[in-house]
Amino acid sequence: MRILRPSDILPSEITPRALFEDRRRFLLGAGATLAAGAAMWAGLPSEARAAAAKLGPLARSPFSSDEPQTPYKAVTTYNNYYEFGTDKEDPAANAGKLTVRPWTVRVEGLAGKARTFDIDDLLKLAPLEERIYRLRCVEAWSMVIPWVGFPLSALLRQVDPQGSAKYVEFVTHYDPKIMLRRPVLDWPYTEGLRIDEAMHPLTLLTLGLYGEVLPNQNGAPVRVVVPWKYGFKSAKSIVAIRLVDKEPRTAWNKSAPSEYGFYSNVNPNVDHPRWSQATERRIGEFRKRPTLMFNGYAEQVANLYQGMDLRKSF
Ligand SMILES: Nc1nc2c(c(=O)[nH]1)N[C@H]1C(S)=C(S)[C@@H](COP(=O)(O)O)O[C@H]1N2
Ligand SMILES: [Mo]
Repeated sequence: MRILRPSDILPSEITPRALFEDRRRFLLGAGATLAAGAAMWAGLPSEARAAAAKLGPLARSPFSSDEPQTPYKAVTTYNNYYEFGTDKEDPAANAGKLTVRPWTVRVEGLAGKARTFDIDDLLKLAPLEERIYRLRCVEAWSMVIPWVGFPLSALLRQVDPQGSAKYVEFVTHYDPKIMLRRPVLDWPYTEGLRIDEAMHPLTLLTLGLYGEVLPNQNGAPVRVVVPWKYGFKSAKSIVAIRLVDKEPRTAWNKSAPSEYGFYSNVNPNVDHPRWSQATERRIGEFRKRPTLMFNGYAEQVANLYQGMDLRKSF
């Protein structure tokens, strides 16, 4: 039996379609081995997990990474969702209290057709894709996760952003009855992107993972995933998306401005003031991997930052 090692897999993520189809065929063959390894790591056959609503049909995106995926168990039990506690196991233990239906997302601000979307409308707004992206946490660990969603741009286009909209602010759900009251961060957790980052085809409005609706601890019912930035830019359980003309404040920047900038692009050359960002540990592995500029998505996004000093705009 051939075991596929991570080093056997090409690091490039975006490939011409023909090459991609070839590699996909190759990976389908290797898939059984990978799945068996993943289940062993998790100590559970994948069928044993709680039945969640399946999403589909899913187009497989050419933006997907072909690296081995982090086991479902790790993706859903090793989380950062500080509203539900600051230990990695806390969100899985506590986020069950979150009611994710009914749920609405207001898309408002500098928009010709601002409106509120119901979560079930969102699920039908655009064709759902599976996007296997690396997620690099600022804490120097990473995962590879098969997200389900569609480009955020498809949602933003619905509301007709005005020319004066230069940034997008994400506001997330905060309910002190079920979430931390301690001001670990200035609740609600907020995040933001420049409008061109928000409209970039890699920026995913995310409704699921592993082919199912998002587990609460991963940001149900809707979050963003911005794969070339540190994980904290990918706000969970979003209730409002605001088109604004000024750079919005963000929860992490408010709490420690010298440690967490607005851009937060994954950058091995700019260390966090308290630790190095040069390497990372892939969850489930022991060895350290070098961290890639823009988390490996430089070919797609480096042009967004031309002429910027990424040491100052960290
Ligand atoms: N609302 C909210 N969103 C959040 C966070 C949070 O604490 N609250 N943590 C962020 C951080 S630090 C990371 S690394 C990712 C983790 O996403 P995951 O748990 O789905 O892997 O979510 C981000 N989104
Ligand atoms: Mo993170």
